[in-house]
Amino acid sequence: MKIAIMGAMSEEIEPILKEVKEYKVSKVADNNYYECNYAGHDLVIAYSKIGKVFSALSATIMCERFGAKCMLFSGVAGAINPNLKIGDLIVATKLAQHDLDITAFGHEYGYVPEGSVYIETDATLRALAQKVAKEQNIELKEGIIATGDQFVADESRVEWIRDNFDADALEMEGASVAVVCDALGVDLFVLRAISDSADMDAGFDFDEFLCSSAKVSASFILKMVENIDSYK
Ligand code: 4EZ
Repeated sequence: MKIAIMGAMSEEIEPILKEVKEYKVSKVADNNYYECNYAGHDLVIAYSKIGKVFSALSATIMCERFGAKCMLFSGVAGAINPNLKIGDLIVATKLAQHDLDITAFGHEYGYVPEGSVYIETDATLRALAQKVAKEQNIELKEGIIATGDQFVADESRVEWIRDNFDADALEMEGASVAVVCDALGVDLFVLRAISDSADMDAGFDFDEFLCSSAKVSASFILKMVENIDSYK
């Protein structure tokens, strides 16, 4: 079974490419895809570029062109829940698009007809993650992730997203990848390590902690791949 590992930024994927060592590069739709075998599994790895559109494009290509049946997203996020500190890991139970708004027609934020506000991730992959975390003595929190095409650096926006989506963390790709995987029947796991608190210091914190937090997430994703035999 082919497994896709994706991130949004090169900093989120480089630690994984460094670890897998040898890979074949192909260019599709103006982006690079890296194929390799790691711990007995065929992988396709890529970073999409930031935001919902690029991430949906890359996720689609990894599933349709490369035949991935399972998608592991690795990256960083801004914290909403004050229990989440820089470097903490959060697994998305479900994701929503906080910037999707046709409320003028009486719909809820995040909803469009024939869609749904939340998309759930794969429960089997989440259970596997908790098992791996326990064995490695790593704390893996779970929660709702809100996605939108904005770098949030504003406490009032954070409160609005928390109040409307009950979200614990926010980023710019998870929910769009979830829409793609849900439509294509691909199992999804979304892991993020906190890089900032989406407040007025977010820009500075992000620059300081992007690489260290991205590595925390990437190294857990590789541990999951090493243990994925027990999955399905
Ligand atoms: C988007 N990613 C950040 C990309 C920032 C700067 C060149 C995660 C993220 C995030 N997204 C970390 N902190 C965030 C925040 N406060 N708001 C939105 O997935 C690109």
